[in-house]
Amino acid sequence: MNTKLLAITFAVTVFSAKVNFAQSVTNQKKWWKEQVVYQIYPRSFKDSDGDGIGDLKGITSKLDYLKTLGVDIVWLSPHFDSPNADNGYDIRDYEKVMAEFGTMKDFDEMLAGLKKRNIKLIIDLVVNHSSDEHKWFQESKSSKRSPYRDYYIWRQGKDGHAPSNWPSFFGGPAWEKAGPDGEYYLHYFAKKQPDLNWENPKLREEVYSIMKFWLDKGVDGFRMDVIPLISKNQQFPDFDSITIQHPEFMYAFGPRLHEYLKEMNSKVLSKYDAMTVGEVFGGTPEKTNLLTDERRKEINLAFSFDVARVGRNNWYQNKWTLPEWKKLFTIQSDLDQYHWPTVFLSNHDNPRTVSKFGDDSPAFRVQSAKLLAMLILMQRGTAFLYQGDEIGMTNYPFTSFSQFDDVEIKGNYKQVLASGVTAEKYLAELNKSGRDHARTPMQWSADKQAGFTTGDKSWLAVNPNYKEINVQNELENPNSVFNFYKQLLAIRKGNNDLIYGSYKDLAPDHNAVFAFTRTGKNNEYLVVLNMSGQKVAFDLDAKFKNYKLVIANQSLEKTTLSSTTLELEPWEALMYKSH
Ligand code: TEU
Repeated sequence: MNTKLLAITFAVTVFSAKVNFAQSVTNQKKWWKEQVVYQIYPRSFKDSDGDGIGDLKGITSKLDYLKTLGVDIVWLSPHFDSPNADNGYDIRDYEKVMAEFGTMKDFDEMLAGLKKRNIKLIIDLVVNHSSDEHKWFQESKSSKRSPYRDYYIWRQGKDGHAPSNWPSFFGGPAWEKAGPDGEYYLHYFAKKQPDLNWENPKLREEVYSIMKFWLDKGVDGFRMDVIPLISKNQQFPDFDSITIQHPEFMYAFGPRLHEYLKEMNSKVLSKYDAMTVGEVFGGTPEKTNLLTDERRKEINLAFSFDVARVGRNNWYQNKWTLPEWKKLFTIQSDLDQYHWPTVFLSNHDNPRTVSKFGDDSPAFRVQSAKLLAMLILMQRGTAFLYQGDEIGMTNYPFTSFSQFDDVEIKGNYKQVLASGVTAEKYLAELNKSGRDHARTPMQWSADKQAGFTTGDKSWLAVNPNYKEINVQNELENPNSVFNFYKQLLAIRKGNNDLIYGSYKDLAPDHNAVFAFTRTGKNNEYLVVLNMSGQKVAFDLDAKFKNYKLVIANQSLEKTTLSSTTLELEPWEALMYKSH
């Protein structure tokens, strides 16, 4: 070998060693990196008193179900006192339980029941805004001289108009005139959700005290609602005609965001072994990574919508391709040892997993729901499952606007139609993207109201497919989606290769197959998913020959990889391991 070639070879070796080193440096071990989260939307999970609204006693009655499934952490959507302009994301009293959901005693019983089963609980911290019925806002609104005035953001109008042209996410302007002084308050979401003023140190102390109240009760952490929005640009500049289309990029990551989170961390979080996951939107991966870099001591995890909302433009769902989507998974997995990813496909603000990413027609619903379970649970990162996805619940077939409950849809309706979109077109899009798909009641059985309530009505209609898709059927059938989730969760539990092992996409450009490896200290896992309704022949590297089958969503015949070409059935999902 001549010296020049030797030098190049050496450089390449050093470079690849560096890359491998970066990937193999193990993250600091933490419980929240190793566990799987299950999100409960209390209004829709289980009703115990027949009023058609889910409640805490209902949740307590289903804790054994969660234990059977094998999840480790529950994320509970807001359970606080609220007038429900946005189903609890508008809080009237942060230290009181919503009357429809029960009492503090019910909360304590639920928490004790979770602890008994070794399941952790994180609750929703909604502190970008409160309800306009919160006593702070009532006081704040009453007069410019109120000691609570600066708990919210009040500004004078400009020439008889709002202080700026900022739009709200739920239709109309983000400023509303109120109170005797003729000033406007800021609300990024609905009018009934005034934004809190984080510039005010007193308000920040109130938030920290609320956090301590719940942590001292024994909750294990927080999911933080729209956390990048809490710091506002104090100039409140008008937006131009382009930026106004996507205000989240203007509202998120304000000038003092990191300062506030560091303060919250040092004053509260650092004193507990708490888990924090921030809902993040309106950023870039670079900005998001600043929030979760463990050296910076802000929050642990970012719940970013890149993967779950692929192709979404506000309420409109554009087409997307598998290679584009896979790239997003690679970006989120490729973090250094100071960051830890999250993985999820849906939540209470998004359509159903199987309807968006799989095929919810009778032919493929079960197979594709299982495939998506394998995809999510075998990725690198803390996985979040949303209630009902574990039984393959589907989108609701909305046929009219009167069937929606969502404040976002009701608020935006006029504006969308005024922009020239027909009602048919908007309805068709909402049938793909609307938030209410995820909020229909959990389907427990084939009984009336799907066993969700003993009453005659549920707050939101039950999906008509409940006689077929329900927990009771799923528990009885060994080949159900539920039992597949259960097996995957058991495979993953405590498996450090699957938890901390590196991630590699084997065929980033393939239009139908999602194939990746997870490589740990002991074993390498290979996951091959045919994300299409057609048969596909997929070629694998010779190194995978003799890998052993771990789990499959269809036939279990492909026990060993004897050939390097896999003949995949539609929506077939296979997982192998090196030995
Ligand atoms: O969601 C904010 C969010 O990112 C969106 O789902 C939002 O509704 C949409 O993108 C705006 O167009 C959080 C909660 O998860 C959601 O349920 C609340 O409605 C919202 O904040 C306000 O608290």
